[in-house]
Amino acid sequence: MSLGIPQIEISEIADRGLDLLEDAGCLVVNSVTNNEERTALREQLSGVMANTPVKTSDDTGQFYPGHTKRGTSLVAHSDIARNFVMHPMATTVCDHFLQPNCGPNCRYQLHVSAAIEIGPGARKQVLHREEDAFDYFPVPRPNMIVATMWAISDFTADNGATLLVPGSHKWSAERRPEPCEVLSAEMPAGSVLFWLGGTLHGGGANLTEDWRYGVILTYSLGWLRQEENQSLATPPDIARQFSSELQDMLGNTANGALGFHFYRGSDSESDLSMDEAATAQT
Ligand SMILES: O=C(O)CCC(=O)C(=O)O
Ligand SMILES: [Fe+2]
Repeated sequence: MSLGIPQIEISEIADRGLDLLEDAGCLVVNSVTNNEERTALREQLSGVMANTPVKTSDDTGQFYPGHTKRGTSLVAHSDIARNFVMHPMATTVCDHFLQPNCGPNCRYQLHVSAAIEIGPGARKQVLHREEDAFDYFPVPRPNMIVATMWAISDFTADNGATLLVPGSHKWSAERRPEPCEVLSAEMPAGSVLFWLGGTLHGGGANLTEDWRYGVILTYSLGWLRQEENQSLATPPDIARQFSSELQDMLGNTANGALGFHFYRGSDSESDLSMDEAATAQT
């Protein structure tokens, strides 16, 4: 019998949420964002989404199905997205699942930011694990990625809610899910779905006339390469305006021994502010 997708309220994240996510490999947290925030987010990303073409080509081998849109670089474009990235609920989960595998001198980082719209007629996405990019490690892998999907519209079984295989983060590579083990993460707008990087999942098919709108934000161990190149997605002139915590999360500060730019014998200050100071001196 399938484990099901556990659902909790945000106040339960530390008490029950972490254990439920560990067991099922996925978890829905209800009532995280309000209507105002979601409206503002759509508005702030409207330019990005208008410039993102609907994918027209499609074959079953392609990772991104046709009739979908995937707008990226959200951190550069939206303060609401920036708040989502740094949300204490997300960092609580990442502190638990990722920080232990970062090592004492390293931290986790933003891995991907994208607004994903699934349109009428889209097929389902191939089931995958977010950690498949790191296939040097055999499955089941150590925790390397935590993924979140922020429901901006309602997510229903018919409109393309994310499909998940609870428990599959503990499976061997050979085990394939039975159809009854693949569940739709149905959730109202405002909820946030978490899944671990080893959990099989994919976008669902959209059988309705409406677009499903979700924001995917994923986090990875700081010693891995980011899937979305955050230094290019959010160029220094923009990133410099952000809090030092967000600059760290994007990877603009040396992470342990990795990723330095101007080395001044201290890792306590953002490389970008040092960059500015160094430029001012020349
Ligand atoms: O759109 C979704 O529900 C899932 C998307 C996804 O898993 C991905 O792009 O890696
Ligand atoms: Fe995915």
